[in-house]
Amino acid sequence: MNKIQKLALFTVVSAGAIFFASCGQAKTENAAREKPEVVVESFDQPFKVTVSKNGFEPKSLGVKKGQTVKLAFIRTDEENCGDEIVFPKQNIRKNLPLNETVLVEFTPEETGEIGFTCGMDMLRGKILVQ
Ligand SMILES: [Cu+2]
Repeated sequence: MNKIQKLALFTVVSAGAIFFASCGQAKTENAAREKPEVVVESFDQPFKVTVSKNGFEPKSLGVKKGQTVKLAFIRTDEENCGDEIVFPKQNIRKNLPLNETVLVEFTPEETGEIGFTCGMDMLRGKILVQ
């Protein structure tokens, strides 16, 4: 292959990659393959998520479809705007008083991504249902 042929091939491959990446189907599959920070095997005990000036910790959790997810949110400092926890898809919005454990529970019935945010949609985390 000469230089021009290589360049042409590269252009075609790149255009294809961009096309697939922008396609909704590919996005869903990426979400299913994405590696969460923590995989939670069991929710016998609620899983603790802290909210601080660093945001949510952990920021991404892996769970299984059909598994009842129990999260214990605790806001540990006032140097953030995380005074609410919101799961838009689940229609959940709860106040997060300082240093109080707030339980959020739901059962995801589909694979994919479930986002959660602070009341102003600034701090972000996600549940990857696999
Ligand atoms: Cu906020």
